[in-house]
Amino acid sequence: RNGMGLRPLGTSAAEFEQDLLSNLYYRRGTTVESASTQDAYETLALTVRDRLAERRVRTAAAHYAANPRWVYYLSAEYLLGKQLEQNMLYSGTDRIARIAMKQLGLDPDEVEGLDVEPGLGNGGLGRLAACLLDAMATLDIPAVGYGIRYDLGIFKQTFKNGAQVEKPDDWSYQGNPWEFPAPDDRQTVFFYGHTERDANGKTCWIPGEVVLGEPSHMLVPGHGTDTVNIVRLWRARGSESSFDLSRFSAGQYAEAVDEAVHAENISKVLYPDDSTESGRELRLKQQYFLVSCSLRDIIRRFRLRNTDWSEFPKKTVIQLNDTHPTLAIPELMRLLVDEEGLNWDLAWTIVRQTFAYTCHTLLPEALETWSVPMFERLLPRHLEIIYTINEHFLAEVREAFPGDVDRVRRMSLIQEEPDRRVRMANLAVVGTQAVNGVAELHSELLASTTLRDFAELWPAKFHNVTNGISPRRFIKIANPTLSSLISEGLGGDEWINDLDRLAGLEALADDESFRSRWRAVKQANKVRLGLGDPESLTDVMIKRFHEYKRQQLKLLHIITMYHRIKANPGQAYVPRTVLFAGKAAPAYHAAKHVIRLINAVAAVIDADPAVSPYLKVVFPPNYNVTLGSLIIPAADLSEQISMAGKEASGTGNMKLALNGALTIGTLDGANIEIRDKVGADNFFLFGLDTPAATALKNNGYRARDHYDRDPELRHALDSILDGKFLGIGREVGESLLNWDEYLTLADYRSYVDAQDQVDAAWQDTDQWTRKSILNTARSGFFSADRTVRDYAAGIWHVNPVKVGR
Ligand code: 26Q
Repeated sequence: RNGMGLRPLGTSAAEFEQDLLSNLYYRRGTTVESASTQDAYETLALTVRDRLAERRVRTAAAHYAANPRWVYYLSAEYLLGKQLEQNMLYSGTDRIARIAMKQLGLDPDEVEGLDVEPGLGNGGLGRLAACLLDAMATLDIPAVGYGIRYDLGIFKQTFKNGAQVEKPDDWSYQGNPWEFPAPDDRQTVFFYGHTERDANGKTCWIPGEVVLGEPSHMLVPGHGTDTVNIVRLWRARGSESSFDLSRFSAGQYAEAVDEAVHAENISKVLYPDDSTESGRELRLKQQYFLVSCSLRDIIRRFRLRNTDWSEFPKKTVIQLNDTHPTLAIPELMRLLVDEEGLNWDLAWTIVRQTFAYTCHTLLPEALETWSVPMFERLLPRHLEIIYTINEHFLAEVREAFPGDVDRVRRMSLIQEEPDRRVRMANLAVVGTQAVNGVAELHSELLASTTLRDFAELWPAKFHNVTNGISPRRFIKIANPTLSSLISEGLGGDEWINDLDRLAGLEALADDESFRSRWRAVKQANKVRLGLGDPESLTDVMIKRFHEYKRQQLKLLHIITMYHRIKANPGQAYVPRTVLFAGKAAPAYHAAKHVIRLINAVAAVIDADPAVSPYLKVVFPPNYNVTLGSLIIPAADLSEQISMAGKEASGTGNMKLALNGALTIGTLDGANIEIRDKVGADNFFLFGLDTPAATALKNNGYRARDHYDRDPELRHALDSILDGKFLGIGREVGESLLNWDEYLTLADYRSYVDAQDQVDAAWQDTDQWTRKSILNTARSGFFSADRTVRDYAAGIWHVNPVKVGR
């Protein structure tokens, strides 16, 4: 019996089989003979989950006893990936579960195939949140992630005649066995209304709408440790008062529930990242809903062990994942001043000490702002609080920079021209003790450009924490065959929790037999992926579609290869499979045109027998964590070709290098650090760097000059403009020729030349394999464990709490 007085769950396949049978019977109400695959899947999930439950209970007890400083990670997005395989690995049941299923006559692959990915995020930012939670649990840091339980996740991408068509992602219509509902912890959230001052001059908010937040959580187990943290997700519910009983009694049933349905829309759907989408009231409501529920929960937890508000910052650090949860700053002020009766100055000291802010962009147009009239209607008290924060803050700016009215205008939390808007990034910088960028270059550019005024006022507030990825998810689980080879090469699997140990592979890069086994693994991963000839160079560009990421540049290179093969059909070419994957925001027309053109070029090449032996373009739809985990282990070449100074970090670049792909890339985001680590010889560099790109833009860039000067480029662009690809792509061609916001044509020649070097390098198989091994061997730095250690030491000042037996 364990500490809870329970019989411990068995660790043998036979015991697991018994528990499967028992769960099938008592929790699904069926038997093996009549179970559907869905019954089998749910039962398997519950049986695995049970084996983490005891660790979760012990974790909660250890955390309660320690009363530690907690990390609360607030994020509007989480891309957790499928849960089953990960939870089997982390509970040590992967082997016995499969044996037990086979014993019961179940097909493990079929059953495991029903696990669904919760797509509660857009891309890099959401996946980063999931990787950081994984690393925090693995490092025994007491942490809770807070987010929104969207009914519909990121849309499902399909293609119709090569064009992106979006379908809703009703990810939990079969239920979600990984989720623990916690209705006792539900919270009440208010919107609209007005503010009033009582006789003592105290302000209060008289809200106009009431919504309930219902939490549920999923387990976040650590790897190789007993810690099991949680991620708590809020779902909106109509409150009792939103059901209009008078209408119901009058027989107006639909009208009676209108308000409740309206309330539940708050957590209905994830917004797809979209610059044109900003300003939507429902999005602001989502953000406040997340913040209000989470802060009340954080305070509830604080009060379990503490009474004194001045202790709050000692016990709490709240990390804001971009500006999306920044309303937490005025909300905590409101709770402390209006509801708890603290004076303003004390409350402000507490608030500033509690929060930290991570910025994920450099694009000024991507900084969130909200129109003042809309903000005032939805959150009247918060606007007053922001005004007061602003008054105090601008007084500080005036004192530091007397007479500099322009600086005051730029730094104000309120934009005045052309319309009045609340600047969320400014609020996030003012209300926190630390601000960080997500790669070295990004953090430098934040301090020298986007947030320069603030860095001049508070230089010590600005930090860098280079992003990282979970080695569990992105090599151990995604690439089991390479992981086995690595463990064999290193004589153990300690590297999974200590990724710097991969350095031990360096010696093996010169070992002929190790290299040939390394190649065989890559080959097998291409076969598993099942797209394109496994002998060919697998060239992958997997990421959201955005003009700054420059999928168009890759496309120009493909068209150039196509023209070269057409012009000289007799020659030998390095066969390539070019693999694109990624979604475009539904309203981002320019990006959707690029997708449509890629599919057209793919079709034209496929239909041309002179070219198709050497070149194949594939574009599997609906890129997500699951598809990424299949593609990444099969990649030879990683395309990281954004315009320098635009990609904050990138994390796909790290996942690909870790899995032995060589990078072709610009000096942007974390590419710079990847190149530093893996060595310039093992990285194909091209293109303008940030200073050169900035200078070119400032000195009147003319894309057409490059078109006029470079015949291969002209040929590629002309073929698009002339409609050679099923008549598709004129918009793409014209935008490149006439404007080219992201200097695609300026980097074309350097890119195509670098691709020629890739071809040459590929032909020396042994050298290529050596470079591939060195990429893996030198990627240890990009572990999310290192990222979390950096946050813990530089920003959070938290310590691990070991979970005892
Ligand atoms: C904004 C307004 C309305 C609706 C949605 C949004 C929205 C949603 C998601 C805005 C931005 C995002 C996501 C941004 C993102 O993923 N950024 C990426 O973050 C990664 C992790 O730090 C970096 O590696 C990437 O460089 C960065 O682009």
